[in-house]
Amino acid sequence: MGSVLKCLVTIAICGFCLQNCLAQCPPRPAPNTVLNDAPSIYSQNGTLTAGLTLGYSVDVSGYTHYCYQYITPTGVAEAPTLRVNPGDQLLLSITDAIPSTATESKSAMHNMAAPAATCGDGGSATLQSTNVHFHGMSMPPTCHQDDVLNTLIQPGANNTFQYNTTIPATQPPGLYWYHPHVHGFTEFQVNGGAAGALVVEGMEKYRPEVTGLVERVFVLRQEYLVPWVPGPYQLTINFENAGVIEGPTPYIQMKPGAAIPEYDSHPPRGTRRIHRAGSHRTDQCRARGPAL
Ligand SMILES: [Cu+2]
Repeated sequence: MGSVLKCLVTIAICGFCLQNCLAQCPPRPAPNTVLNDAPSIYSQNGTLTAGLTLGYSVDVSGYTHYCYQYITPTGVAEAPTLRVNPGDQLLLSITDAIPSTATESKSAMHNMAAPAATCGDGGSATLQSTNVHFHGMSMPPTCHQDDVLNTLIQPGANNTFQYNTTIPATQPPGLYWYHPHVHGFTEFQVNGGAAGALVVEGMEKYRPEVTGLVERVFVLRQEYLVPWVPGPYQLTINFENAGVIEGPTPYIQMKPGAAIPEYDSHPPRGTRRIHRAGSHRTDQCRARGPAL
């Protein structure tokens, strides 16, 4: 094989791998194991800088996953918790690595006659397009901030989009979340698991009794077999499957005998932030661990 041909084959293989390897979501935790928190990214000197890649994969059980991949020194983590203070700058770069062939036929089915986006890559909204909504935050709905109507990030390793916004100085401390919010397609990626916690620090200024408590963050997600088709879905806690739910229902109910995820809590006293990142009620979700 000539050197030029070898080089072209290598480039082709690397390109294929880059597109597809990046798009693979991390495996889910084994059932009935102790829950781990997502890694936290803290603001440094008033700025939080992070880069996330939205990936896609279908697991061995046929469940579609969309995942915010975050590269750490020890590997790829999913949906890190972003921790900011009021007044911080948030620099979040997003790359869309969803394979363009992953859900093409479904995209056409759901494509709505929405006006072309004017921020980001533009083009039409499809199941492969993405953007980010900072849920509950009082940021301006403008380009590069909390704009979900006119911002579209299209698939492509080179299409990194930069969010650059300021956490309002008056933002109350507490638990918020970030997730894709492409107009007309929001539920699809969220139902595939793409959601993460966003914590505004400073609760101890309002509730001094929480000072010094070790904190756990639990995010409840519904993960549909096929995110754009109502049907069976998993209820997950920090991505660990807590039961399969049959059929569309306004209430999530654990199946009898379903494994209950455990959490450990080393300190005798701690605080837990529990967030529901989905569109259904999860009031019957259970986890097993020490009482407060
Ligand atoms: Cu939202």
